[in-house]
Amino acid sequence: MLDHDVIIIGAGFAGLYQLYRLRQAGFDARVIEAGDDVGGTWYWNRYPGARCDIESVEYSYSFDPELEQEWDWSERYAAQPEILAYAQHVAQRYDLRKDITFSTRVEKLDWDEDATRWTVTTDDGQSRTAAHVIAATGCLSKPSRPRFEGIDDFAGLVYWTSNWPHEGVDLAGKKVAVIGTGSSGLQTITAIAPIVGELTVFQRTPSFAVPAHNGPNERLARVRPHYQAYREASRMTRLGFQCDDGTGFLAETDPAEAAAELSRRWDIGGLCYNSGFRDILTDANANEVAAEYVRSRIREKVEDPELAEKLSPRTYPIASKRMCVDTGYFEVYNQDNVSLVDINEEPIHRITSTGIVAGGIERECDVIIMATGFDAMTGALGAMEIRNGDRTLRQKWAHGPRTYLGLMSEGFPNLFTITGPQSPSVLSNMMTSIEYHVDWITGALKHLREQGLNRMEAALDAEDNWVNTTNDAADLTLMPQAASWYMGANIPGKQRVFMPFTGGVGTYKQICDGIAVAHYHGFELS
Ligand code: FAD
Ligand code: N01
Repeated sequence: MLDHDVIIIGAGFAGLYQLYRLRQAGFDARVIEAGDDVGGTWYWNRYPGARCDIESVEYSYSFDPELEQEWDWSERYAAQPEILAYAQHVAQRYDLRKDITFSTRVEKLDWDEDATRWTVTTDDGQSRTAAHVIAATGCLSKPSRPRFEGIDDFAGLVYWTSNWPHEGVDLAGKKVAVIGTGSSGLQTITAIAPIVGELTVFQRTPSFAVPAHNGPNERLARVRPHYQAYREASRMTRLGFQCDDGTGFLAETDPAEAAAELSRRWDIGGLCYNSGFRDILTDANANEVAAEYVRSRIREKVEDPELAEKLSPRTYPIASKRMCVDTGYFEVYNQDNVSLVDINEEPIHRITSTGIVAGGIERECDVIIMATGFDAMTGALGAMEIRNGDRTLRQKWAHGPRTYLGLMSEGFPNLFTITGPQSPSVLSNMMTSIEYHVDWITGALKHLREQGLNRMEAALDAEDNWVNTTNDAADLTLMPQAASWYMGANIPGKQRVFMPFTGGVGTYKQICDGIAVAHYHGFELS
């Protein structure tokens, strides 16, 4: 006797929607969530300035037209409190919380081949059984916490953007240090610079950032009357949101025309900056033109030319890391109370009771904010012991993840991953990718039930082919050239392999739809 048909791990947008769909299809499903409420990313990352980089018209569920019509997004790019409120609204509206066990972390999954079931063990010592497990554990949910020497001696306060206190932090007038200049760092720095006493930013690698030009959400009213058709179109795009993709090649475009197009996109704002030409991510010269345009805008914004140069990325192609979408980030460095430490020139030596020593100089601070990122894509999965007999997923993926379609991994039957490695996931509007995976997995479970089957596993040859396909697709781009978290390069000792599928959301959907129609070709069903 099983405790549940399905156990879902995680109550972010993926887990919530998966629960809704399974319940609707008549399965008994239970969600187990480490946090004490829903929202995932938007529950944990409550740092000042946290905001979406996808327009709210697109970064929202599409599964229920009524939900679409009733929820108002106030800004073009929603801020964290509004996105969290939306997740809470969804949980309330569909009465999802009653099937979620909160404040409980899954530690172990054990596959029993004879009984065709998983045993799920949690940190409260309990075990539950289910025929299927769906990991909705998030691509960016396991924080990376580098150990800085002396951190325990620090007499001030240390905060992590990835686990920001719910009650907020009063930083007014304080001396604050921020380590890390990815999206989380940039947003935090921009938000706190006007209120802190002194701000010292420790930068290892500068980020490319395009302006958000955030404001009232004027697009929502225009899109709403034909929302479903709009979503349908978004599902077939490269990035899971609509971008007015250019069809020309930058390398073949007259320089003045190219600059005009980049400038037009800069003025619109947001991640579509890179979509003006087809070769920005495949041709190093084209990429450099797009990169240099951003650097020229940084030089316009930052008054001190030396500082502008330090803030200008030069060591990796533009868009080979997820771009930042900023709201006045570079201008912050014109303030007298803000200073930048380039830790390539002045490496962090240690943290003392009163501050951070870098390049032989101690910068005093009352608060240190760590914006040091995540063990992305595989981190949350690797944190659990996922076992089938003497094989563990951790061992199998020691040299990089191996999946079929980013949905399943051979040797671990009846275990699905939402936005898993080797799917478009983090290269896309995650809402589009989450909804697609949830619908696909729900379809597969319904198919098994209709056929009187109870076991599904990726076939080894299909998996090998897909791993090769994703590697080949990545190698056609400049993306593997960056030491990014897409590559696992931010985690010491982690195998460097490009993890997401670069072929695009629409193409990926066509592949997976085709595989489902072809009786789940490449999966073994029994
Ligand atoms: P998550 O929201 O990460 O939820 C996973 C949940 O699983 C978490 O609540 C976690 O506590 C739980 N969990 C994990 N392991 C266990 C375990 N072992 N046991 C129990 N529970 C567990 N994407 C975009 O497309 N656009 C954006 O603008 C954007 N902004 C982002 C900003 C930040 C700060 C971060 C960190 C990510 C951002 N992302 C963005 C990516 C974001 O993660 C996704 O958009 C989306 O919210 C992911 O939803 P999810 O449900 O898949 O995962
Ligand atoms: O993490 P990151 P993030 N010493 O890995 C530095 C999404 N997101 O949380 O680049 C010193 O990008 C590290 O330096 P380097 C989005 O997908 C979206 O900011 O490794 N520095 C880097 O500067 C994003 O891409 C939004 O050289 C150290 C920073 O810390 C993803 O989440 C907002 C260090 C980490 O940057 C991750 O973003 C937030 C060390 N030991 C997040 N270790 C939106 O705007 C790391 N660093 C939508």
